[in-house]
Amino acid sequence: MIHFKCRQEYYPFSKIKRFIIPDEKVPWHVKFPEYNPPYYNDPNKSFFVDKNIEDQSFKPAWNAMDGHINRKSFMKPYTIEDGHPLNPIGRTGIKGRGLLRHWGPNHAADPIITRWKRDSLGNIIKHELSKKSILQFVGIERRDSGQWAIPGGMVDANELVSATLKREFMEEAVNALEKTPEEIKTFQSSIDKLFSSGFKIYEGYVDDPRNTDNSWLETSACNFHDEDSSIVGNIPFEAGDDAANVRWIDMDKDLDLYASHSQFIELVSQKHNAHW
Ligand code: RP5
Ligand code: MG
Ligand code: MG
Repeated sequence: MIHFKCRQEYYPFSKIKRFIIPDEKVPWHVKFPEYNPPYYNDPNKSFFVDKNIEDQSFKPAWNAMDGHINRKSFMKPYTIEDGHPLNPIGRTGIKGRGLLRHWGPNHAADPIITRWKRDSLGNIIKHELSKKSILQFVGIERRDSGQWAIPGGMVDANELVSATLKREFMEEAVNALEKTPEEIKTFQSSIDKLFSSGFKIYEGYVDDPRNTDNSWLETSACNFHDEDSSIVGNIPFEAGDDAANVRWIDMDKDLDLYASHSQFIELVSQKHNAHW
């Protein structure tokens, strides 16, 4: 495995240029003596953000549950070099915490809501070439990059992944943060039903453009499938929070989604033996 999206020329929303790395020099074990990337910690400090490594009061428990923060990786235990955790895939062309909250792994959750594509009579539509049924998923357009993505988000401290999956879907694809409790009540049971049985499709590293040599995204991606569309039909989709748009997207190999999201969608299409 190698990463690409976190080796683009500029670090997102900054003027910082990443150090250029040939593909074969991405893995740490390949010698690269001239490697001298810039160091960047986003100055925007919120309550959730880890302190700088040099801060004497910052005593993280690496590769472990650190209080309510999960610093364990889904991959093998990561190495610490000069006090800094090392990206398990390799070099990214930039050191530091970048835009992410935590040094080391930043855990996210990605809910993949699916239904079959149907015609106006309710018949499932098959793809002309593959002759396989077309699966659709709920995608959002990210406000930060303008790219289409799964409506995922970060697992908060002390939050169960199952809760993150539902909360992020509610915030980004149903705009729940701007709905009254009465409005939410009208569709809450449909959401609960949809999220009552999920299938874990992926757990691991995400090639996210915000990754650095010392901090990176990992995710738990879970599929919630509505075989006869009876549940999703009751959900009033509306983009919210960090999403600018929401829509059903046909699954197809030509999809170009944010970070490694196309890879997760492909796994879902394989699971349902759908068109790809
Ligand atoms: C992705 O970042 C993860 O797979 C997840 O979808 C997302 C979480 O970050 P935010 O949406 O909270 O920015 O790569
Ligand atoms: Mg979110
Ligand atoms: Mg999000």
